[in-house]
Amino acid sequence: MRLDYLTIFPGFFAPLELSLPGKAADKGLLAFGVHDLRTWTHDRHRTVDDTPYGGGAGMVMRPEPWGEAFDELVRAGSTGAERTTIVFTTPSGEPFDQRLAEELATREHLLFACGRYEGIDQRVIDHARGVAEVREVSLGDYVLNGGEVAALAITEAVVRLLPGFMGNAASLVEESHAAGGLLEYPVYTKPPQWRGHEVPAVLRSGDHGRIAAWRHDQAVRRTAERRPDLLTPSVLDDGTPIVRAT
Ligand code: 6GU
Repeated sequence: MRLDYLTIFPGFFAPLELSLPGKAADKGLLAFGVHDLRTWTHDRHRTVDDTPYGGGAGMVMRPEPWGEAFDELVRAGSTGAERTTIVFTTPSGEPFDQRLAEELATREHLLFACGRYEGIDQRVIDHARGVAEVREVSLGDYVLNGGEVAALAITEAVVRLLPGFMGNAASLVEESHAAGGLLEYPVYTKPPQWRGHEVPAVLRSGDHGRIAAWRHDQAVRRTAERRPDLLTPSVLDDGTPIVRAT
């Protein structure tokens, strides 16, 4: 997989070198490039934004530098597999989740386009749809100043799914938000007593059936408490949507 980042804050991506994607790059699973959007400006002040048509607060990112950057960075491969997926990080995108991480992990080339939160001229997104697959992705219902931290979070979720990256494939299957749809059960290690807190006896019983049942029960309780939405079916078994009155 190749990962490119287009940003006016390239410094945000320094952690890529040290952490998880850095290790994946060392293993040859991954290559990445960080690009300053201002590289594709031509005026003395390297301008990337301007006032919004129609008025309103804040600035909007001008289209020209994005267009020229895409001309250089998008791979216009003829086969689907080598085609670029441009990920625009924006609070008005589709919510990022494990399912989307798994989908992005199948792509050959991700190009993250990190805008400031006031937004990028809509024509950039419209144009991008003509030259690449486009996903507009949000981390959740809160506002960040720019899409850089979101791009890093998405990167970490995607890269750890690449075949050959994780040491232990089983931990990928068991963890929260994977197939089961429950949050993870609590985990314990040595020592058996610590500051008056004990490891639950069942985990030291050696009874694997009881341990599995206890863990499942804990996962259900935790999910009911913290994420009841995950336990509430939204479709019937035959796929019919359940619509609730609000
Ligand atoms: Cl992807 N970008 C920005 N600017 N804010 C966000 C976000 C993304 N996701 C949640 N808030």
